[in-house]
Amino acid sequence: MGYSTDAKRNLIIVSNRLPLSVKRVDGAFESSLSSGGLVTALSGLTKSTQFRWFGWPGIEVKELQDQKEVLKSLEQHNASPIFLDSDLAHEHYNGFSNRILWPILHYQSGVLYDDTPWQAYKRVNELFADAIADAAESGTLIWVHDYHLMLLPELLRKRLQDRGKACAIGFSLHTPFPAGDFWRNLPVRKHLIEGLLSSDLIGFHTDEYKQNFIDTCASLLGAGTQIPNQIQYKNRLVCTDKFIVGIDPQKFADTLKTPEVQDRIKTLKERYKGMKVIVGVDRLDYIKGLTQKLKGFDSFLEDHPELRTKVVLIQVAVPSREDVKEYQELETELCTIAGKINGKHATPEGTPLLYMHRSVPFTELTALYSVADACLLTSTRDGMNLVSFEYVACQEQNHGVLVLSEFAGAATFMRDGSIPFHPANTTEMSEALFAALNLDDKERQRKFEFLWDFVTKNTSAKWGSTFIEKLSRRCSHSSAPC
Ligand code: GDG
Repeated sequence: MGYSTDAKRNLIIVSNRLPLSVKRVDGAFESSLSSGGLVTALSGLTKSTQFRWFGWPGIEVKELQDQKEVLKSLEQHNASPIFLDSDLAHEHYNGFSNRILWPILHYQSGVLYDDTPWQAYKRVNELFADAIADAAESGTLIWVHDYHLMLLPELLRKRLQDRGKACAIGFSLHTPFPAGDFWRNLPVRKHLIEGLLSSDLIGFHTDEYKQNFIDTCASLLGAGTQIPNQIQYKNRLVCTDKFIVGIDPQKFADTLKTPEVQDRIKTLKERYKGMKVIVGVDRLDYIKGLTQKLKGFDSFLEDHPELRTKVVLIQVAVPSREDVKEYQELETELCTIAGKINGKHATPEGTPLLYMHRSVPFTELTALYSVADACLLTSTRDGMNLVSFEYVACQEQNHGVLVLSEFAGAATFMRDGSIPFHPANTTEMSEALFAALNLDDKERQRKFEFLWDFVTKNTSAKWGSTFIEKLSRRCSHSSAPC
């Protein structure tokens, strides 16, 4: 991220976490790039757009001198830290964002609610608003990301007005927005959507999420929503739209060409000669349907016992939110199911399931994507799912098949190029897998060409520039129609 000083000022990106994790090693501070969907989407943007990134550095830094050092170490990446006390950060991130809000956004029943984490959520949004209102100048475009900061547009708008600064505020939600009747379950349902309605532009991954939000604003707040994509609320016009988030396919193409990855591909192909390889890459999160995936694979092996030695599922389950009880329980459950599957289906030749509970280097990831005959993604709900894009980006040679849950946002766009299924229906999943591994060459090519065209046209750079262009138009004509 190396940009000129003037250009940096024009766009501020805000997310809960900076894309860099800061750690203290032997008294000094070191930062490293973190992984995840938002980081993937926004790192593609760095090629085409210049910006300064604000967020929490992932570590408590109390002493002023230490804060200065962290600031200095992040400056070279154009990143600005917002320091939070660790208890507050914990209640905001794990307590409200991930234990209360995340399940609601992904249609999980059994709503939890507690006032302490809600107060922490509000406080963190206020601290972010203070820092950004100070840093912004009139004319700065401010692009806020994701569910951790839904109150920020309203808090920020007030502070900017107090300081006499005119800035456009955009917001992108990376999760689904559920149907209004489900959203109503959350006791603070009105506060959060009112928070968002101080934005000038709100982006969603699909038309369905966008419409759910618009309908919710009408039913809960009585906002005016007669004109498509527009919301009138408290004398303000808020625009909404769908923006297709993508990846940087060129990064995968370049990585695949490196001798290191080519060697690794050769080794993996040799190891799995005569076998079909299925790959899965997911954060260890209940929304990714990992329990369902393992049960569906178990069904598949029961339906086709002759394939036990001919098929392998390589599943990378990246540790995630390990401080949250539900995630710890899921991890234990997955280990148990994985053990049972291999106990049931292993032969002296090997085990049909390779379950890896860790993250793998980017080069290994591209090699895995490249050798796999199919990619199995089983989300029960998922804003988009960028792994589906990445698999396609690594399959130009082999035309592997994408087996994709109909509940991933990506399925809205990729249906014709993939094999869709319902993740809770193990029979349907087993049939979809069998169909994928036996697809004739012509159909495989047709499906692949459809997906390749989609992934290479809808890049993260395009997503970013489309959003920013629309936000700047709102900045110059704030009352113009969307
Ligand atoms: C959220 C929404 C939405 C994963 N394992 C490894 C690794 N990864 C990278 C993948 C991919 C990213 O993490 C995961 O992206 P997803 O989009 O699949 O999922 P979330 O993290 O849940 O992201 C999601 C996204 O935001 C963007 O809006 O699509 O719906 O939930 O890029 O490659 N990277 C490396 N090693 C791993 O082991 N290097």
